[in-house]
Amino acid sequence: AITLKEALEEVIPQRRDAITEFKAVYGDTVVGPITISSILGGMRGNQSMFWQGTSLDPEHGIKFQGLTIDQCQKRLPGTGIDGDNFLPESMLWLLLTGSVPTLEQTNSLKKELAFRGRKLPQDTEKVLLCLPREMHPMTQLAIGLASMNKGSVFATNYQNGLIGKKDFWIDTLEDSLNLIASLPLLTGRIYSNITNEGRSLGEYSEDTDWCSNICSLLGMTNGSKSSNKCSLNSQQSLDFVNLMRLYTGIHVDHEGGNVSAHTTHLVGSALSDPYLSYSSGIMGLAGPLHGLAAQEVVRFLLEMNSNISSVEHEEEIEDYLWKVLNSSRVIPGYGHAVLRKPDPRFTAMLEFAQARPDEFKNDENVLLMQKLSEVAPKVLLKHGKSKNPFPNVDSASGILFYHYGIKELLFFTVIFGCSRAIGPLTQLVWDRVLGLPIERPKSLNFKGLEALTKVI
Ligand code: AMX
Repeated sequence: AITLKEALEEVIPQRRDAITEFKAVYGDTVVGPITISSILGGMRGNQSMFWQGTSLDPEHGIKFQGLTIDQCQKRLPGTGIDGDNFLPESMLWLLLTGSVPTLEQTNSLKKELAFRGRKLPQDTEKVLLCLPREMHPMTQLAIGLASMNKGSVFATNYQNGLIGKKDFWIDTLEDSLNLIASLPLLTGRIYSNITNEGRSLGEYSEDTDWCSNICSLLGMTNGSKSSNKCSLNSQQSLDFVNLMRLYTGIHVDHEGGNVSAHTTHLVGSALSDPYLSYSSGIMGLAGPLHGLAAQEVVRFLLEMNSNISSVEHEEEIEDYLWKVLNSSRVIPGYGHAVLRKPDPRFTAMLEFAQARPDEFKNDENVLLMQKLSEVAPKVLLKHGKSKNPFPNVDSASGILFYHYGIKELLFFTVIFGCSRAIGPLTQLVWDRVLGLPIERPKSLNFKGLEALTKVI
């Protein structure tokens, strides 16, 4: 198969049958207890969602169709140029089909996305141009995505009764690919809204990969026009594109239960189209305990740096952290609901910096980020509350983007949002393949909970 749709058509019948048969045989198997604590505690540990693309191990972190980040870096195709990171297009293929694509398949998907993403719908352009510059970029992203639902193939064909349930996945795939493909122009438009009075910062090209287009439209590549904010030399420019590929390649998905993924899945279960579903996911990603931590970490590092005399003075860093904790604030970029080790996505970003010592050796903020990853876990352990004292996904990424010249802190979560589209939308296609029903868990009031304990 050369196209993603063809590859899916090859695997769908067998997987559909396997899951239908599995459900018929094992449908009544009891999976585990649900405790009162989990009902009142964010449903922690409840094994109650089906999610195919990724799974999260508390000790080893995320696996993409069973592959670790390291294995993905070795096996997923990139541009073919030595030293370049794998392309997020390869990851999209892997998550959707379950197989590592060939270079030819990656290239075909790269071309397909570049073609699909060449233009934003006119109405979306109009809507985005009207938004106030000061509106949070995540709000702009959610509005932009929701506005694209006007062009949803799924919504139109569903409304007109043109597709049967078995084929819902085809239009869901169509919309999802269009949505992902539109993200370079959409996020570029938002970035130019907040930095350049709406004037474009770079060119879109149908002959390049998704990340190169994102970087170009942020005004961060050599070919970018009118970029008065970016002064990267050509090596830095190449490095920035690779940072973007690395970042967007490994932040695509983190199982189904996190807020952005779960929201997309939940809203999609009402057969809302992919634009509305992922726009809702973006609203969730915009929460400070979830994706917004990306901006909080950078703010935190900058503030700390202006309050300590040197990154070398560990005691000053410790004191600063205690002040934060004692004022009932959290240390952003640390802790996780599931992980119990340093997040391997953090480690991958850290390794990116460590592989370029000359580039980062004079950047006090990046040095502090590295130092903090040694000091903060000790302090959080002493503090004794957090179940995971280690750096999480957001600990390193923002400050690396900041280093290269993306200084607008509020924008970092938008870059997260580009990447995160890939995982939840992949699952949405499989939700349609498998005909999963609308989600409707049972809720209980206090009396209901008491009744379960037979107190009454
Ligand atoms: N700093 C200070 N206290 C922390 C902490 C941190 N980084 N992480 C957890 N704690 C505290 C919690 O606030 C909680 O305190 P409480 O009992 O007084 O409410 C206690 O430790 C137990 O929490 P937990 O079970 O370890 O974590 P959780 O599953 O409830 O929450 C998370 C997980 C990520 C929300 C939390 O660790 C946190 O707030 N971290 C800082 C914000 C952050 O980095 N978020 C990004 C997460 C990754 C992402 O989704 N993008």
